[in-house]
Amino acid sequence: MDTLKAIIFDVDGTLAETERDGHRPAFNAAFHEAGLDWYWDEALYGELLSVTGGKERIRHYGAHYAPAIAARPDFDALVGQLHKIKTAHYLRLVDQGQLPLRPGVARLLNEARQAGIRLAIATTTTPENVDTLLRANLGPDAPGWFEVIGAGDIVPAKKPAPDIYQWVLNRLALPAAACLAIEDSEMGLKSALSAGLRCVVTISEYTRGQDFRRAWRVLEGLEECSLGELGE
Ligand code: XBP
Ligand code: MG
Repeated sequence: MDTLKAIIFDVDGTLAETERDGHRPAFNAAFHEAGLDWYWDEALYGELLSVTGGKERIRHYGAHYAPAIAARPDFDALVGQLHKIKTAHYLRLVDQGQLPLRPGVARLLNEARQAGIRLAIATTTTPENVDTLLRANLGPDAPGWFEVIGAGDIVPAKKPAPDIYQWVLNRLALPAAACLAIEDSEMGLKSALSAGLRCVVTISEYTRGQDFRRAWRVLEGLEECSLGELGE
């Protein structure tokens, strides 16, 4: 690997444990508000996470658990409306400080900034979710620490496709060999590897037991390693 020039962070599950107590209740609040009797409990949500992207997840759920609704001609519009309501609920949770960063994340970001290592984000989640999570936990300037933020629908294919990491690498104008990806899931690992990146995995609430054999390092959390160890 070349000298480490940039670290590309995943968001959900990596920067913060956002899925079980953030996105999941926000989806359920949106379903309730729309008068649907849909409810994603923790176990079902863990299965649905095999589909990346909130809109794609709702569409997948409709097709498999509510085919009559999914067959409606206005289903696509309904998916868009549900996701919009869900995102508003999610942003409120984040804004209220209910989704703190995982241990070691803030320290690593500060170490990287002090060492002049460039920062970027490659995530499937909605861009506004990233901005709000960074501001709520690191202050109003935090989004500006990241030279490139690749998020959500900016690319045609979401993780495990490599598109989002390739999009970020292009904008960094760096070769994959000079960068490191940090992920929490097998889907994210596959996406980073397909883009030619070395990838550290920090196991999260929903990803324990997934196949991380091709990861460069597998950690319980970023508090377990220093920037120096990541740059080796
Ligand atoms: C995780 C995802 C996202 C979130 C929900 O993204 O797959 O879809 O679960 O966010 P990552 P949206 O691990 O790549 O950060 O509803 O905004 O998609
Ligand atoms: Mg993730």
